[in-house]
Amino acid sequence: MALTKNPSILAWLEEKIALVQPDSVVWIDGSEAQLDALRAQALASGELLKLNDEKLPDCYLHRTAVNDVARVEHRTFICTPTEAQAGPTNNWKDPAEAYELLYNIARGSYKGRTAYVIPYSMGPVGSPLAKAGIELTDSIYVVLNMAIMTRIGQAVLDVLGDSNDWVRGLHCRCNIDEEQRYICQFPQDNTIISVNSGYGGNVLLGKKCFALRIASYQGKQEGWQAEHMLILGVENPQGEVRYICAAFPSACGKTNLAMLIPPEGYLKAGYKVWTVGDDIAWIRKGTDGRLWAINPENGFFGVAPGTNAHSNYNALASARQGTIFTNVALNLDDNTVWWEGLDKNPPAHAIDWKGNPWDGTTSSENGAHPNSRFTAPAKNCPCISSEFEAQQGVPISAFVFGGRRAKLAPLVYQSRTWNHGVFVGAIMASETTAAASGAVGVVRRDPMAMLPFCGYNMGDYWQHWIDIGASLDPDKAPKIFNVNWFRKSDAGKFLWPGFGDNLRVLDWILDRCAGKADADETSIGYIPKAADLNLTGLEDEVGDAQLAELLSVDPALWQTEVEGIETFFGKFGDKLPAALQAELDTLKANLA
Ligand code: GTP
Ligand code: SPV
Ligand code: MN
Repeated sequence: MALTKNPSILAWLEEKIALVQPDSVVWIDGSEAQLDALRAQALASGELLKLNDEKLPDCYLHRTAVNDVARVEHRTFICTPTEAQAGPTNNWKDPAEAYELLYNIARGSYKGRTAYVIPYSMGPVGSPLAKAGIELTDSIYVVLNMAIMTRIGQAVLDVLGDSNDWVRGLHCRCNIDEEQRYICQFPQDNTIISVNSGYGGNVLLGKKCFALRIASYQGKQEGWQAEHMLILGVENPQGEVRYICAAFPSACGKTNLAMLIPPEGYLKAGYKVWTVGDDIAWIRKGTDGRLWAINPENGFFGVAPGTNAHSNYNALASARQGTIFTNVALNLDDNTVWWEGLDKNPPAHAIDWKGNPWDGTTSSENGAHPNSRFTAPAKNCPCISSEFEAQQGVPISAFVFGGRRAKLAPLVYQSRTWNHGVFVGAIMASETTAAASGAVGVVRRDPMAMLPFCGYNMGDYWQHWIDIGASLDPDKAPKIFNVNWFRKSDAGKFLWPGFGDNLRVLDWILDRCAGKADADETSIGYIPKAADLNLTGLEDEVGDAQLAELLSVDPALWQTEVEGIETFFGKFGDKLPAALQAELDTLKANLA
């Protein structure tokens, strides 16, 4: 029985059901009873494995196909009426051709299967910043993950009423054939179609497909922003909380920063960090003239490897209950999970992410895939913000961009102006990671960490950033910064300890926002004076010379960087905002 009378939903479903031809149709109402029944079904089919209920209550393990372990950027398409609308950084398909191709793949693909209709909300149900979607899927794994990552069920439909403002999402597992895998977004039609995958960002359509690719386009039309940003609050000893949004590329530290535990000195002084979001921010100007952000998600789809009690205690705590693990190793001794970097005791008696017997004490292979993940409910997080459900979101004091750069980018610098800040975001580049299929460790340009996620021409997206800035009273506009936790010495060692110690950098950033800290002006922007960074307790790890190296700006390296930026900007032709060309000219003049 349909859970809504919304005519646009019913018409769309009728058409899509006729296309995919399931044996039966199940509406997901959001009830625990229904989810429990689906879990039982997935256990029976082997799609999920139940983990140790004492150590990991209500937790499950899922293994995807070996050829289906990450986002596939080369098979992701923005299907806009013209290629120029998708821009030079997106793969493009003509919408009519894409629909035909995808419908041919989808046709009859649910035969012998059940169709699940998932009504979901990105953002707290009823929030003025939230938006609804419907995902049609033939995967219980998708239903159970969406139940953690988004708000699902009847309440979403009740708030939506008869509105046509919802995103259509069709997911078909098909045969997980990588040659026929397509992740297609149709921004003008509020539509997503994903075929031949069963993995995370390819199939949890509320996440990157909707909340970034479709939503970035919606934001352009409607005057708001969808960004690949974490949102965190820093509470000072006076009890004041100020919020920061930070954009880092995939697997470059958003979840870690969002949940950081302050260094000892800060803890003793009374500092606290509160997590609002770890991956995506929807941002809109409030009635007070400031920018306010919500996290459209309801859970964390976090990178497992490297997550441990020291690096990210709060993420680990979040993933101890009600969590679905994907592609980690299974410890057969106690039916728990393991991944590289969890601890120094890999299990000898285990099953690796591919499903093969694995002895972690002797094997040179990974037990967990480098992009293995946990899907954990946000409410489990010990440091979840009291404002997590706030309908209006939280007011933003600073935007922070950053990536993995072994050289070049200093630990932190501040832009001179809003438009310079947009330039700082636009010239971001980072070493690639396992979050997407392809080579790892290659530096590529990744503006605002949005390269794989911008649903329209990146030149127009930059102009949107500039327009947002122009609409803000300069006193109320967030200040814009760049950070780099990944700078290395010539010997290849990280120069900065990172993780909890990153709060020291956020502290300077917030002091700058409050007009309290000084800075040195350099060719690229404002750099902290060494004395203004609080390094108490880090003296042994980061000496004066090392700090000087971390904060140094090498003109020769930047000259080379400018050439790369010019080539990149050149791809945009007349879509490159004049303001960004002017910023590039300024940088060149400063370096000369
Ligand atoms: P997505 O979920 O793909 O968007 O990734 P993310 O940006 O949330 O990255 P995450 O926080 O999961 O971190 C990815 C990897 O970066 C992990 O292996 C971390 O251990 C490592 N990492 C995170 N923060 C730091 C840091 O401050 N310093 C260093 N050296 N590594 C870090
Ligand atoms: C990312 O790759 O940025 C992620 C994981 O957050 S996924 O949902 O697969 O996109
Ligand atoms: Mn991400």
